[in-house]
Amino acid sequence: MFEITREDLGPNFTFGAATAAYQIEGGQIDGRGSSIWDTFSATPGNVKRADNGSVATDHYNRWPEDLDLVRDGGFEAYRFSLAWPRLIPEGIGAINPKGLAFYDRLIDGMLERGIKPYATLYHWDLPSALMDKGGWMNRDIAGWFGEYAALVGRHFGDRLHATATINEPWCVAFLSHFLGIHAPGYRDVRAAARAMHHVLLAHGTAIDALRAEGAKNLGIVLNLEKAEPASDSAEDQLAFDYGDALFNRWYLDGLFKGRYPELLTNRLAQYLPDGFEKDMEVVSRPLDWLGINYYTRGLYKYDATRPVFPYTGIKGDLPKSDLGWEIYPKGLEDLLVRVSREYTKLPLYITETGMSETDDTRRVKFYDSHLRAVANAQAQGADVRGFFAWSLLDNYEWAEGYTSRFGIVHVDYETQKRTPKGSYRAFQGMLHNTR
Ligand code: IFM
Repeated sequence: MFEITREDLGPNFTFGAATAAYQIEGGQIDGRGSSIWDTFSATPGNVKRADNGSVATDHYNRWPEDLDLVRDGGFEAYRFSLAWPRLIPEGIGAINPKGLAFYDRLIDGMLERGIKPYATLYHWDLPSALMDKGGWMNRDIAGWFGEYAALVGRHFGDRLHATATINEPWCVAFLSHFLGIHAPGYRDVRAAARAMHHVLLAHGTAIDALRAEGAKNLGIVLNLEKAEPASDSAEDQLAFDYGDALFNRWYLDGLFKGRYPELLTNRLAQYLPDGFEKDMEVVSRPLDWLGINYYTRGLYKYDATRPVFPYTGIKGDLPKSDLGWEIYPKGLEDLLVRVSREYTKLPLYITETGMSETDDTRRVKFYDSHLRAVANAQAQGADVRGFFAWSLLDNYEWAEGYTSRFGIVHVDYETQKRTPKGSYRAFQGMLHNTR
């Protein structure tokens, strides 16, 4: 059980659980188009055991049971994503009525259960047909994404409590186009620089499109880390500066200051799209809230042998999850205070946090300590309004396949049986005040 109580987070704090379409839905039928994760996972070497999302947790069929779990856990909100290729199979053009019908059922199912829908438009399942045209490397993606956002705003907007454009633009751009770990698996600095800008341009374009359709309460979800230098040396300080700029400041500065960190625009000058500066007004469109996904810290050590960015990320000596990610609740506290002091007074939501772990007693402690970190940040003035556990269910953890379990509910992938874990019971106890 948790030591923290719901009262510690304030009277109007929203608790929720989060998932994403490709990681849970399966249901690759009824006109759903192909996504880059279908082809990336079908390519040898990209994903452990070549696992893919074709069945996942079969949420496409089992969603009523999953929404019951959200409600019975005492969560008042559910964060989910819409699959672009389910709604517009080719990414642009013809709309799939069965895709609309699925999200109609899902959203209405939330409302019937008294759960607030927090939608995300893009959680990484880019339609393959758009990848054929260059995907995030093609500036036209801003218009394609705007068209998709308009559809969502028009059809679902009045039933959505909140809508985020993009989940984790760093992953969309850098992890997927420079580090090559996620689809489409590029390892190319020019591809990365273009994606880094286009993902934010598409975000701003989608905000305009959603607003034009009357959708309200709009935001974006950033994955941010507590970046730190490996030592006090001037070299490691520079390494930290690069790491922090790439992971955190590119997105925060772009969205809230309307410019990118000079350190990076200088370093990437020859690779960035021409005239990107003219887009910064769209990139920095006003928002209604900011979502932050927090998992760990980044520890940066100078490494002159590395091309482009002179650092390497190293492992520190904090306790780790079974994926080797350091557990650092104080980092969340510091990060929230930093964002609210240096960037924005908008309401902040922890749209994801959690850990990959089979020993669920560690997960209970993880959540308890991270909720405490949020309360500490609130006490220092950060306007944090909500907290979403990642994830409601064990699910498809991208390049890790099904080997990594982040759920507060266990899923037996043979039978699809859901079994609440101790961490789910801890939330339930706190939220129903039955500890
Ligand atoms: O599973 C992912 C999720 O899709 C995005 N944020 C991080 C999670 C854990 O890696």
